Amino acid sequence: MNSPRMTPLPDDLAAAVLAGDRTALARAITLVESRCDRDIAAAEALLQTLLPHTGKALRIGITGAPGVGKSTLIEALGLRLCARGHRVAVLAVDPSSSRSGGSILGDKTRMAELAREPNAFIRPSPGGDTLGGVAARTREALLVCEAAGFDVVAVETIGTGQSEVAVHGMVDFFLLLLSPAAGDELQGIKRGVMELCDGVLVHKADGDLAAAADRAAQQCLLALRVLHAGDAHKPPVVVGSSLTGRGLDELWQQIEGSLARARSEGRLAERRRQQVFAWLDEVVRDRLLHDFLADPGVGAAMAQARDDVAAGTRLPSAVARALIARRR
Ligand SMILES: Nc1nc2c(ncn2[C@@H]2O[C@H](COP(=O)(O)OP(=O)(O)OP(=O)(O)O)[C@@H](O)[C@H]2O)c(=O)[nH]1
Ligand SMILES: [Mg+2]
Repeated sequence: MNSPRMTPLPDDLAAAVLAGDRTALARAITLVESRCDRDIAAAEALLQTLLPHTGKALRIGITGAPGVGKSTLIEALGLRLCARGHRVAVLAVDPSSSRSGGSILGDKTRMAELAREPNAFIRPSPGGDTLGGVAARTREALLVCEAAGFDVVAVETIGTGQSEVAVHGMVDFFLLLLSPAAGDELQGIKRGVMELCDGVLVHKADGDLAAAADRAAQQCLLALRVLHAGDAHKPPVVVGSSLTGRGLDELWQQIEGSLARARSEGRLAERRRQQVFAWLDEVVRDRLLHDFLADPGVGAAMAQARDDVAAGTRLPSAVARALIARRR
């Protein structure tokens, strides 16, 4: 595996990705996820070559409390979309994987049927260090999937505020899943995620839970009406089940319809523009911080600075200014 001939140059790898070679796709994502110094330049060259071939997919983010059925929905919807000729890639932002040392292996097994589908590609989440880093790699993985011809990319988030904001910052449509007990749940759901979402699916609307799901959807509609009072675009609320398939066609119609309107009104292009601006800002901040902390002189000065602020003798803002100034 490690022989030079087995590691294609970025140009060869890019050509193989563009030709739809799945092994190349997996390798390309591994390369862009790598934080190994010698890989960074190669990853950048690869992405640069792929960039003109990106941007054509519908980018969908899926969030919701643990166990609400995000992975099951992605599989059910993904299978339907593949049956209609779409090519679906699935990524996940999962900062907890750095702690467990694991991945979304659990999700991968739960999406076993979709994983066997030739027109689908499921990527376990990177075992990352910081959420910022993981999110950056997910953005890059998303671009590689687009270059490989996937026209729908689904990104599953874990239900923490941070990962929700990160995924919202890379998708065209951000879907919130609620459980049928959402009446109670709505109280606990952070106002922030309700504001961020472009649509809601009240999930698991099957069996005994069907009636509760309809009630929850009504409550959710009311809540969204208040939150989006005066907005021209109110997020749609759909009731559905990944087990029975109820509502899944309607959900997809709502997503497609909403994206088509956003595209024709120029809102989609503007959203993506703002997203790349935010991405640029994030990379600039990360690089500056990385270089700063990597400076050998900074370590000792930082230890002293910590002591000073802990002792309450100096202000953090003044200490920070002095730390930064000494490098110039
Ligand atoms: N009744 C019912 N159960 C469902 C439905 N969708 C998923 N489930 C069940 O809910 C449980 C959790 O599903 P997952 O898809 O793993 O949920 P998740 O949101 O991806 O979970 P995490 O990734 O761990 O946050 C599983 O036992 C599923 O079988 C549904 O539509 N109806
Ligand atoms: Mg899941």
